[in-house]
Amino acid sequence: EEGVSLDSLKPDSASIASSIKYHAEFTPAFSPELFELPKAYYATAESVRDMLILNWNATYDYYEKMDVKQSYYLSMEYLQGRSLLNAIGNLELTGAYAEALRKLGHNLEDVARQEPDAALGNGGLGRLASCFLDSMATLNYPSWGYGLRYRYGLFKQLITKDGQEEVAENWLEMGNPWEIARNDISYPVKFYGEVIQGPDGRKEWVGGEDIIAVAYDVPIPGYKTKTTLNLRLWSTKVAAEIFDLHAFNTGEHAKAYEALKRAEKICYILYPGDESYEGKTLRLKQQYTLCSASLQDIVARFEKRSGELVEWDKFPEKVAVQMNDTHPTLCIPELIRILMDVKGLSWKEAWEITQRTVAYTNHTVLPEALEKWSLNLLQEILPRHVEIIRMIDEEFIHTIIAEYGTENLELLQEKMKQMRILDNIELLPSAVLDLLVKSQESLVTNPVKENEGSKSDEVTKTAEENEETEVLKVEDPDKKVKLIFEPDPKQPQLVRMANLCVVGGHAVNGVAEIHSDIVKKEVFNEFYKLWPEKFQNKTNGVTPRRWIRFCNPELSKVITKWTGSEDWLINTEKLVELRKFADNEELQSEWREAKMFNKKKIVSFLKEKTGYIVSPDAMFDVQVKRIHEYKRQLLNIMGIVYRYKKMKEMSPEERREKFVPRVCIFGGKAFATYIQAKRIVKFITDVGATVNHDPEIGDLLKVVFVPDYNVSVAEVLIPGSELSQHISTAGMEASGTSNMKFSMNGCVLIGTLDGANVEIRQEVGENNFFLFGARAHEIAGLRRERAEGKFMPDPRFEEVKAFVRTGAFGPYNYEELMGSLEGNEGYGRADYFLVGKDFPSYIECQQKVDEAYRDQKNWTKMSILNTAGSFKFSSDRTIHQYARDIWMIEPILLP
Ligand code: DL6
Repeated sequence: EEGVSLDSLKPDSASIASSIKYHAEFTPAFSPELFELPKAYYATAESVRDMLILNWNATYDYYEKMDVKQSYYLSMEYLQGRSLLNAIGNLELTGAYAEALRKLGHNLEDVARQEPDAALGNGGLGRLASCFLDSMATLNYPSWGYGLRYRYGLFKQLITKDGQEEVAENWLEMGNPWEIARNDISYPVKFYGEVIQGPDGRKEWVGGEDIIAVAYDVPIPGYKTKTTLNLRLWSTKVAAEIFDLHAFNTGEHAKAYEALKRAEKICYILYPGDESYEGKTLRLKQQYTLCSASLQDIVARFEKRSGELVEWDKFPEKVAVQMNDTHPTLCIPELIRILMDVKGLSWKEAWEITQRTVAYTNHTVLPEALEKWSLNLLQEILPRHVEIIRMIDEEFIHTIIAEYGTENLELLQEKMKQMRILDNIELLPSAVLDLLVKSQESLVTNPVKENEGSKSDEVTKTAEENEETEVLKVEDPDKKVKLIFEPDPKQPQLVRMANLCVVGGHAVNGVAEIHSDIVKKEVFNEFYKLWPEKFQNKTNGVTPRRWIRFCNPELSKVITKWTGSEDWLINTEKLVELRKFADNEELQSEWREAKMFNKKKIVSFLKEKTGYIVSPDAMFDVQVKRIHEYKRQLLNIMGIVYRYKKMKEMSPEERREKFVPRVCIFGGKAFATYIQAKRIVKFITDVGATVNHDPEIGDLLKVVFVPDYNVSVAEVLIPGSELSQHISTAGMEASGTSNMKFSMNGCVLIGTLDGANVEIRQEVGENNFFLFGARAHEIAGLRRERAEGKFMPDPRFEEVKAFVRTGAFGPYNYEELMGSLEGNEGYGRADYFLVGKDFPSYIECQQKVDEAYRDQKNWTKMSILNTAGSFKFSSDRTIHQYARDIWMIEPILLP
């Protein structure tokens, strides 16, 4: 209604309290008599959900009515974390909820802490997806996310005397108040079976195993807007009739449930171990379930919105699909399958529509992380998709030939080897025939040879006669030049999913400038030369709502005061205003006070989680991220060991003079089968156990590994950090996103010129970033030198390794870890991640950090300038760029 402000429509604390009471009584998940914290949380969440559903419905209806173009983000991972404070913060109801809960005898913060993290992700890739959803909603972009509803997430990490242990994370145990089960929205998903020619000429995929994907919707509220988007997560089951009642009644209980269990296990955990055949099968089924159910849903919505007349060529004008890394690559053949086999479109139409619809984001340059599926496995589980992928491969071969011609066969062979989707797989016979026709046709323009005969007949005959159908070119009809692709039986036959994404999508983007350059110049250079216009950069970002405002209210108050309003929350450019006041003493003192408040929170948190007691007066130095050799937690801990050893060699006065007291905090999960990463975790905890109990060292150095790092832990650690480490081997971290969160919260970074560090340093200023280490362009040469035995290790590095080998940190044998830094016999690639090479510049840089920290005035200035310079790293900026350059969608404001 005109004249009615949105604020006046908001519920007050009294109506919120009665809604909470209502849910405590009528949405029972707990026994009736008590209203204790867990119940208070669930009832509160249910009351928020009511509001979200109203907004969700309004948003959905409006998009239906307006028939807007929507983008769909497909991701195997989402790291949503907790929702309560974020939802009421976005609805601007935090105060009202706090008051309502107070009336009911509870404190909002305590209630919020009851919520388990929705940890449906592994690391940055999943959290990025969640930040994107927040920005899409806040900016009113018509977008949805699609993912899987894993029952147990990745795993819960325990830290024991043996290092990391994994146990199932039962996050759904008490139910999930943030989801709406849509029992009426489900799609069949097929595996195995065979492909037959249907009566109408279409291909039919029949037989096999059928499961059902059911939709669970998670409403995603935007900040200060009614727009509430959807994260649709699929859960898997089978139709009731598949339950084998007969087997059950004859006592074969396990057999009766077999099909159900097979279906359900698809959504048990994220990234099941994939070393076994069963593990690989499960991962492939997961990926296909996500793609198939989501695409069927998107197509159904498009048809519904089209009404009577479905114009399929308009599909890309209404739908944009973004593949978050290669996991959802099967979107490409699946959309083609639906369009051809179900909707009856031609190959040409389906292929063109698909290409115009999908786009691909690359998140890694690590070759082992660029997925390749075995052809045999794909063939077994998805036979129709293999046919389609072969057609795409064939289509693409023509593109390669058009580009490089057939004059230089060696060159052509090389290009095909690099770029084909199918690796070590013969060409389709039809591709060969077609090529022969083409090359024969091209001969027409050349002097016609006498015995050329009828071209098409000749060609057919040649192909039929020739056992080896891999003839690629007839230079001279008498002299056949042949066999470019004779599969090597000793090598695996693989489908390169990243190549399929690049060929099948209309846009490919990296996630930071340096990464996008590497994508263009190295990883996909051949494709870049072919289609430079496809390649883009979209530097990652994070949502300033969750990552400043809600996790750091103390600092937020200071920022709002000094920038004049809360506008910075949706327009982060306003943070730049802080630069003007970076030297202002009043701001500096408020800034330091906020930091100290957050440090004290960390102190209590560490005590609760690890038992270690640390001093808030020490510098808080944090490295939290997945444990991976390229991220080099090993470099950090080796640096700490060096520091410890030096301290031990000094008198108490000397060590106080030379070193600033530090609390070094680590957190992160090592993938369950990644043995070397787990050794690193064990090493860190062992160093902590020794150093933290060394009476000579006291508060001068503490080393703490925080167990089970997740979004909620990050929300405690990031606001109170003073130094954070982003120290990957240059060229290996695609972007990093925690670097952005730390910088936003006034934490100074120490890092290499890698990923988004490069851009952060540009924005915050060189003087406010501690830079060290080899540059990306030097890495290949350094590795070569290393392999040739030309590397001369720094004596300080040798000293640290020798110290570790004395058993200073307990009886565990660190030989594999130390050996890997030397490339000894049996330890594989010699220090592939160049820890030894970067060690001297790293410890020297850490010394500079100590010196800088002593000057608290200047340090505070650096901290302020970090927050001010972080404006670029809002996911709002990133999402605007995706919307404008890739998805071609516009914001839609609800009336
Ligand atoms: O783009 C989000 C995030 C980046 O910030 C990280 O640098 C990158 O490692 C991560 N990539 C992945 C993909 N797989 N691997 N490895 O998680 O994406």
